[in-house]
Amino acid sequence: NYLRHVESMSQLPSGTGKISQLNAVVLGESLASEENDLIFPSKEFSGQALVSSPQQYMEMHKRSMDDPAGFWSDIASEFYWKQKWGDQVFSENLDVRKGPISIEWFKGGITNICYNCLDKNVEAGLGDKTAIYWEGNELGVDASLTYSELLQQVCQLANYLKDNGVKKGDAVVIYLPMLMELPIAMLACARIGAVHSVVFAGFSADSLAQRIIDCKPKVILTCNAVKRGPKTINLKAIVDAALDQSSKDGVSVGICLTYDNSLATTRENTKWQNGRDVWWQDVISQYPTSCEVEWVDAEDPLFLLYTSGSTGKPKGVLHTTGGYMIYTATTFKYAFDYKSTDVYWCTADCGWITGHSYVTYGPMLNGATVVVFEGAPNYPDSGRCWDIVDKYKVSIFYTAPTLVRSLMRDDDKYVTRHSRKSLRVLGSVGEPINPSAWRWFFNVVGDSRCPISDTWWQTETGGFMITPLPGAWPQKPGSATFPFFGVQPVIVDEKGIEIEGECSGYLCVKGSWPGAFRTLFGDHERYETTYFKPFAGYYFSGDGCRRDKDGYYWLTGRVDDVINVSGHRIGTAEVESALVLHPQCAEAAVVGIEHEVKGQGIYAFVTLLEGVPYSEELRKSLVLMVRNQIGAFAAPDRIHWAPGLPKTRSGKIMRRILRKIASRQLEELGDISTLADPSVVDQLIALADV
Ligand code: 6R9
Repeated sequence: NYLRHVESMSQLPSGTGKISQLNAVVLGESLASEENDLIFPSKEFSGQALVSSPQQYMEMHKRSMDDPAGFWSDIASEFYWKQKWGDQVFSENLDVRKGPISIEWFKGGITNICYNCLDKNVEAGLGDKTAIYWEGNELGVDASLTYSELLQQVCQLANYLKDNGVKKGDAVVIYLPMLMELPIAMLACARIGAVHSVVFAGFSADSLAQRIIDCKPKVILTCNAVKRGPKTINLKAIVDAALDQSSKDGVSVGICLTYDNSLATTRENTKWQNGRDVWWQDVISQYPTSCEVEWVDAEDPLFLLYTSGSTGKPKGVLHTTGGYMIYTATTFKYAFDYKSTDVYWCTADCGWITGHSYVTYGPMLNGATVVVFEGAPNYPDSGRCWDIVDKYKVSIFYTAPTLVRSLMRDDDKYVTRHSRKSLRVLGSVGEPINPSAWRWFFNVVGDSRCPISDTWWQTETGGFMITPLPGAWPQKPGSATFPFFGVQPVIVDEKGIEIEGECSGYLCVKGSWPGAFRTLFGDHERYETTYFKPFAGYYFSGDGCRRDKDGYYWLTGRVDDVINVSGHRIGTAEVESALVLHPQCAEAAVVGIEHEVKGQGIYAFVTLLEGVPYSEELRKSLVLMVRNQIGAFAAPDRIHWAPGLPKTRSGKIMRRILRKIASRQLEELGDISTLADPSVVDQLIALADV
């Protein structure tokens, strides 16, 4: 029925955006309007799109479900394999009741993802095509590399690493800002079969140390300092502190290869440990610009990326080579309707999964031209993004709702004074995009011309899971629309029973897909417990989800103790552990609250040691504790002094009540009679503005 409806609607001479604007005015932002608000891709867009109609999507999705082996092996055959995979394209056990969880794709296939990103493209004649346009923090500071030049730089670093004893399977930690050296470092590791673990350069020394101790790298790659907006951040000092800490824990890293970022500091101002620290520029240029590829099995590990879960210890998400390669390449191509003439810019940092799959691997596997931006998107002012879009003629722009919301607060003139006519497709990731931000992005940034791919996925999934294909379906602002090829989302109730049709519940996935993570590093049991035991037979995402009458998926946010601040995942337990390290803090309970720009903010209830008075100074030092332990992006927005916390008689903190107090929804506290001491609730309310 819906399909017929879509067909009849698309016969209207409406073009993109017209219907949406009408509905937006008439219906506002109520739930009903969201579901009925359809935005059609223009005929012109659909006409040139890789997938140009709902029918074509449905046929392709059906084939991917009926014959996943055939579907994915056809695609995989377009890439270079030294040796083809075995008889089985994939094998999986996703049911804990039937034995250990295991997922394998293209097992026995021998390949290399760096080869497929670089050598293959150079051999296909793309050697002189720009691989990276690099835009520095300051206006007018930029650089670029062609595919041939990128390959040469990757080879030099790969040769250095090999020469210094890094072998297949060894871990390498990368703690770099968005310099070109960051994707170069990732690709160099992949070339020699080393397992990279990029740590976002906003993490504190403690967090970095924790990750180093877990994966025991031979080498760490960093730079001395970086400028972000008006601030200079001394990264090397953070690395020094982390290396001190990890060597106390028995993990010593032999080499700290440091890129000299002369735009931010000088060598003289950089602390140095002879024997361990090496200047990148002093050694790399001596190495040959070609380097033999280490051929690896499709199931050999490619990278580790730590992410937050509902307990304090970050999880080392492990991705392997072959399936991840095919999946990131394919999702990139279809979700952004990629064409070889596109210039693509993803604002994510390579320290997060989005930067892995959709700054480095996915685009480069397609031979795309990628913009890498070092700076802050509102520096020197809110027009910087559109300045960059015009400068490089960006045609695909992929960002996070938090950035959209922060730019939308400023005058539209920051956008409209730039042409933006190169833009073709927009993208969103990291958290649900609220319909009003969606519309502003669509109408103002995209001039009601560019479809938005609102891509739902996770560190664990490797690539897009639910996403619009921009030329296929009409979009609904705020919905990630339909599953990607090969993906079978299911919504289950509390008991793990699958619910059909229009419904809400927990979002799970049935069956595996090539980009799925294979384990948590060193802790397969936690992998099974966290993701496969909650709802036996399925992968559990941790997200809540609604499916509307037309089958569109609407993500509603995390249902576990993970909060999503500006699209960054933070475990409440991590923030709590940081707070209780404060010598005057006895107990802490952290919840997420709605935040106008960041999506969610961090709200911390803190119980102090007996007799310690609460003060502004103490508040500041508690916030500082979290900044130092985790990083500035995890600093609590609010500290709420809590002489007592609402606990059940068995001692469990009732977060439901804390969430209501934090969001000041005091009429909705619900039943508090099961608390050991219900009077703490009134006490907390009384202290809300202290
Ligand atoms: C890619 C990435 C994953 C969590 C995920 C969900 C939220 C991401 C979203 C979205 C609604 C989208 N999320 N994309 N929610 N719509 N388009 O962000 O990975 O850092 O692991 O976070 O982010 O809650 O579970 P990661």
